[in-house]
Amino acid sequence: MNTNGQKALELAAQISTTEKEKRKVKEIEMGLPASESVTDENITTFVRGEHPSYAGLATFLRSTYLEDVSKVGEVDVAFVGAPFDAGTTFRPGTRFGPEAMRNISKLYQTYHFEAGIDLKEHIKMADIGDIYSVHNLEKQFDQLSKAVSHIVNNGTFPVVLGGDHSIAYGTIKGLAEATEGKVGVIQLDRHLDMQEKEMDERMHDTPLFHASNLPNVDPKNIVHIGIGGWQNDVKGALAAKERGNTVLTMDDVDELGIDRIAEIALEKAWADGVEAVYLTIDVDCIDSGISMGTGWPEPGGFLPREVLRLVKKLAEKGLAGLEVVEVSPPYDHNNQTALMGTRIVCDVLSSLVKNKHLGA
Ligand SMILES: [Mn+2]
Repeated sequence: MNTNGQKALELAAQISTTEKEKRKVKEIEMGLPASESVTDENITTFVRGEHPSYAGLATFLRSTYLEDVSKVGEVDVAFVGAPFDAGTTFRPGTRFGPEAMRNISKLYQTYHFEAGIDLKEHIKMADIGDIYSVHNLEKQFDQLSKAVSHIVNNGTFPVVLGGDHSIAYGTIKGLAEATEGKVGVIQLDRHLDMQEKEMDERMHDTPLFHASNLPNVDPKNIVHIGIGGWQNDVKGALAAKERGNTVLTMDDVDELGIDRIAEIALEKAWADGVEAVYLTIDVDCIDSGISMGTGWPEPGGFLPREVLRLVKKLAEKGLAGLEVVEVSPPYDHNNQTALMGTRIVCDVLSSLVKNKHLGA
């Protein structure tokens, strides 16, 4: 039978192990061969690789820690934390989001069964640590845009681990400044985040409003997916209407299906000569029955496998950057939301590699 499962088994047979073997040699060198009574040659005295999963230091996906950010251009993908939650308007805690995603990412290796690829065989990934958060929204936007511009200007794909959603203004600004042409944005969220201000500041329900004021971000290239429920603001909705953003609700998702939603989003985000598309994912887009560890949980969002199929499709055309925001560990019982955030990052990377947008 020609099932996807069968295909995945065929692909597994073709996966290269070159990088893995090279790494193993280095790990044994650095971690010392194991004591004499241990017979498995892959085991070392000090943990230096991916095993055991619960041990070792938690960089994202056990990637190398790159301490010197002037060398960020040497890798294809940089994971960077934005431990910032001063833009939160209700349940705080997302400053611990990057740490939680790094920790739970220990559950994963870099082989993706269905895609039949091992990320580490195709791309160089590094965790470059965190952006220094300053407890002031406006200064933080500057920190974020400087950091993201630095990564993008070095030709590296940024994966930003939030942080509350206010960071999106800074990250999108950083990408926009590092991009000559137009930038499109696809946002997965239960909320539009299109208010101008909240509590007199540019809080986490405002980033897309301000991003759409950037000179090379046309609101017509901004697509919001998964919107709905009882937490949106009328002024934000009117701003989205006035500016011509594309809004797709969960009812649209139900009626049109994930594949069609992805097609529409890509068509709009890439329209009129857009050069780069950024994907900003608020984990509250996932149904709160599954993923309560976030600032403003709202029932009726995506099921995990819907959101995973959607991000895979959205990445097929290539992306210029990705962020996952609003993982709030104090509310995240059993790390469910952090795990979803981690999984989303992995699936986006897998799709980018599979479709030769990274590591080609
Ligand atoms: Mn949001």
